[in-house]
Amino acid sequence: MQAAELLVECLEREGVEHVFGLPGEETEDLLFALRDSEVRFVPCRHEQGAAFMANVHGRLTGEAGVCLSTLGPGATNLMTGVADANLDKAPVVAISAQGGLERLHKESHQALDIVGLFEPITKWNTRISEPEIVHESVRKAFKLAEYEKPGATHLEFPEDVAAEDTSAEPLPNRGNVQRPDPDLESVERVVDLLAGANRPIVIAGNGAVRTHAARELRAFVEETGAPVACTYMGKGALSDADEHSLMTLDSGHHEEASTAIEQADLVVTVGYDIAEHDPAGWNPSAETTIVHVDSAPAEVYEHYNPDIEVVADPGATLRALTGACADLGATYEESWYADLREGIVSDVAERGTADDVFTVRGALPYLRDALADHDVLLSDVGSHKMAIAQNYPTYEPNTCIISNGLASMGIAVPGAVAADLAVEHSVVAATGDGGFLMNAAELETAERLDCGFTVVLFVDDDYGLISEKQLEDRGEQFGTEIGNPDFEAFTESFGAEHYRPDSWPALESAFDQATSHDDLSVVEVQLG
Ligand SMILES: Cc1ncc(C[n+]2csc(CCOP(=O)(O)OP(=O)(O)O)c2C)c(N)n1
Repeated sequence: MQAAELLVECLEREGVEHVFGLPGEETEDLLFALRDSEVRFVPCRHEQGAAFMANVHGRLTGEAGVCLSTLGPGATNLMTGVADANLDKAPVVAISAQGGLERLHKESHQALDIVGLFEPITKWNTRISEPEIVHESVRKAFKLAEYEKPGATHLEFPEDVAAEDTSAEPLPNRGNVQRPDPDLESVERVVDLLAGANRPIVIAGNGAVRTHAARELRAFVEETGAPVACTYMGKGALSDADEHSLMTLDSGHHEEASTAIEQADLVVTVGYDIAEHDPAGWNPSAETTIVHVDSAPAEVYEHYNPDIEVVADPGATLRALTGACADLGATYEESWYADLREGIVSDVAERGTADDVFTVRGALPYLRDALADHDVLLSDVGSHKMAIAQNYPTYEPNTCIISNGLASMGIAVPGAVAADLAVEHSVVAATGDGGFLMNAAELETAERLDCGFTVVLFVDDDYGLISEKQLEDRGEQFGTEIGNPDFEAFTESFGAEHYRPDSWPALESAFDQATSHDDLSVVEVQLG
């Protein structure tokens, strides 16, 4: 069989259902091999969109999402979405074509050092330089992308190699790489710290959701009474309806979650990446006692130098800690943070009513009401993301998807395409006007695939987060104002439904209507 056919058989063996990408002349053999396979090729409108789709697929399912580009400009277009996956720890396998091996030693049409370009933005990355290594390369790309901590891998597939014959066969994915259990000595040391603490607090990060440690986290707080604040990407690790939840790290009108961390005498982090949230924010003195529970050792950083690191499966560590705390009777008063939680809960519940001047914060309670606990909200990046992270109560893991590692604008709409394909629940993409128009062309992909998600589009004719910072720093703004198309005509030209509510009751009914049917829709919210 052809090497291209073998590569596609390997994808089938990995259980891949969709390859998101754009064609090129150099992917021709691969594309026709995909046509004749069980894998569905999804033509996208920009390689960045394809990479964001693979990224969100990986985050939601734990199985690597796959994106495909041609050589040169196709490969460079993939890079933002691939880098985003890598820093957000989402499993992605990116495949790009390359010119034939005979022309790569010299300047030639569209040829770039793609492996060199992907080197700093992937966990692993190689050229498939001969047909006999296709099966090992693909298996390794998936294994490394999916294994803790997950990330992006990349395969460069030169067109002449793709066309050659091979006798190799796909390697089965035996899925037998287990995360280790914690060592007893570390657990005992943590238990000693917990036994001596009066006000321990848990910070749950991306890894708590990703490694499926939510059940164990819930059991731990139930047993001990310790409160939990999630990072933006850890949202849903503990339900925000739980009385132990302090929502997200900087939730609360008076930053109550941060106050709780200041008042705590021990911080236990679970699956926390400093790329996501700089610990200097909650540990400015660098004197907080920290326990690091994660699948990998902590990065070395002055403001994050844990007293104990338990490097193992986070769920298994929490199980061991819960058992030991139960034996010791190590429980804590909930009274020390009950008022702080109360402050956060009442702040978050405040819905917009005044003068029909729309704000993102005021809209969120209506959006929350329109969605069920398991429905998925994806946020783009901007001022609206901060509001969503801090004020959108989340009840289940993986139901509020935020990019906070690379934090790239433009992820929400393509991400919603992948989410719509991956989950049975309703999907909403919330985005600013800046991020929306970066990848709005994927609305055509969505319509073609018959996706039924809702875009909530917050319009302020501005790169809002940036002007907010400029105004705060220097009282004036520059370089942030933008214009917009007629979003009604724009949306309808894709065949999607458009809503532009002009009052809070109309906004409530637009959210209800748009999220309750199966058609693609855009709810345009003109901010005051
Ligand atoms: C690809 C990319 N370019 C630039 C930035 C820097 N940036 C962060 S937020 C932001 C503004 C976002 O504007 P918009 O999408 O309208 O959302 P808003 O802040 O108004 O809610 C910019 C430019 C980024 N994070 N990602």
